[in-house]
Amino acid sequence: MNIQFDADFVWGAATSGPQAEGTFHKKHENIFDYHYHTRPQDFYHNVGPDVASNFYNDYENDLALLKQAGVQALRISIQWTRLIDDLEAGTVDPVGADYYRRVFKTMHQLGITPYVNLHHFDLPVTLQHQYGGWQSKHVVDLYVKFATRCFELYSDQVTHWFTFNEPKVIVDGQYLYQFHYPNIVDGRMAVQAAYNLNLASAKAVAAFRQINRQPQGTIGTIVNLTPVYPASQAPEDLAAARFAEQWANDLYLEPAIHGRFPEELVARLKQDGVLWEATSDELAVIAANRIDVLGVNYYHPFRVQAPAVSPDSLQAWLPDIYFDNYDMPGRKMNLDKGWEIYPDALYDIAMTIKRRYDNLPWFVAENGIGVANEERFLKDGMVQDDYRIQFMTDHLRFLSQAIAEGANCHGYFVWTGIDCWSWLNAYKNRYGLIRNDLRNQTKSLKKSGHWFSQVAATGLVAPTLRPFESEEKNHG
Ligand code: BGP
Repeated sequence: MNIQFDADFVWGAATSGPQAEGTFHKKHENIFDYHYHTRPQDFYHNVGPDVASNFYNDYENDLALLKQAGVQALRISIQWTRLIDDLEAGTVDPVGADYYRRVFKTMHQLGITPYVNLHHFDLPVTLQHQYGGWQSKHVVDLYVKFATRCFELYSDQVTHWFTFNEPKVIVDGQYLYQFHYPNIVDGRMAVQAAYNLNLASAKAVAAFRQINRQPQGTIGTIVNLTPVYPASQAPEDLAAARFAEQWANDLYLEPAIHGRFPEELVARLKQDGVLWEATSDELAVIAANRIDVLGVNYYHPFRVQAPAVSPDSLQAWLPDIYFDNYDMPGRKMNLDKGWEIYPDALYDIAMTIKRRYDNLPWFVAENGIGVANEERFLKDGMVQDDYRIQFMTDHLRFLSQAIAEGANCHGYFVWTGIDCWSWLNAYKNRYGLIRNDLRNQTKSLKKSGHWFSQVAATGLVAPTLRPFESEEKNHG
């Protein structure tokens, strides 16, 4: 059965500064630049962020290719470490400022709408070293200075603003599961970082509303939602799932959308003696500055079961004392990344936003599949990524069903447009609609890029592709 989306549904792609631009002419190192320069062996094949997909130098060509792939809106991020000269004063580096202005101008010339995110895991490393990074309220205020500069500089170019990408992943990576520098394992610090990131987002929203007087400008945040499914309906599994849902999802959705923290979670953290430090003034800022729009990154569900070990055991506090991960037998996996594939969850996300989060306007800000060694699928010079087309089709089917039932979702942004650098995994898994041949940074549409352009042009997601010719053949 065909799936039809409305004509005003936005078909986009998402990327980020640190994963696309390369470090050319950057003023400061972020935590990943620093990690790479001190321990390159931690990165897949020792490949770091220095060149990434060379967007800094190649943005005109890249944007033209994205246009060919049907991308109507592109999510990018402004790098704090590129735009800001003096991190304390928040002064602007003219070279960085000019670069982003040129990128926005080219996007407008091509008819690609910029969706601009202000933080994509790329904390300046000196703020980590000097102040403890997201542990520090001073760092929160320095981030707000940077955000303010962005609004001042580009509100004539940008109307879709986002404060953060995936605050939960920052907390997980830096303070729990050791995949973002400084790779600490400390539950109490994780709790404080989660609070400070929510505070930083609300303060940036406040700054935006002071500066941006354009009626059409909106501001939101982007969260990775991992809907929680219990292993069974046994009370212990349900209790584990309840905590996991509050910890993984509500901790970010509640403050952003309702201006408050989930009560039950707060009570639990307080009882456990790990609740964040907060002032009543800060809580008032969070209450008063809610987002206009939500970006949702969805990749995989979060299946949990009751913890094998009682949370009352003598152990350091971590959120995981309340749940164990559950590997559901027979689940479908993307084995290259280790993530379950479960498109049904997109429907569940939509219904949760509808029922519990005021049916706030939202869009899929990232969804996609990263596959290793895609060269094996090269035929006639094109990656035949039917698995990616299938992945997107399956997710779009559940999304379309949710929209038919009243979900307020207005766009689908694939991760990603052009194969880009993926943190510790570097270039292991490729996500793009467009292949990047790393030997020479040559970029060309994959089969999914052609498919996406058809979908974007018609709003029609067909189970099979209409025949199309490769670029070479078209021109031949
Ligand atoms: C999201 C990030 C993206 C991107 C994506 C794919 O969490 O927002 O930056 O990287 O995941 O994951 P990965 O690159 O780890 O394979």
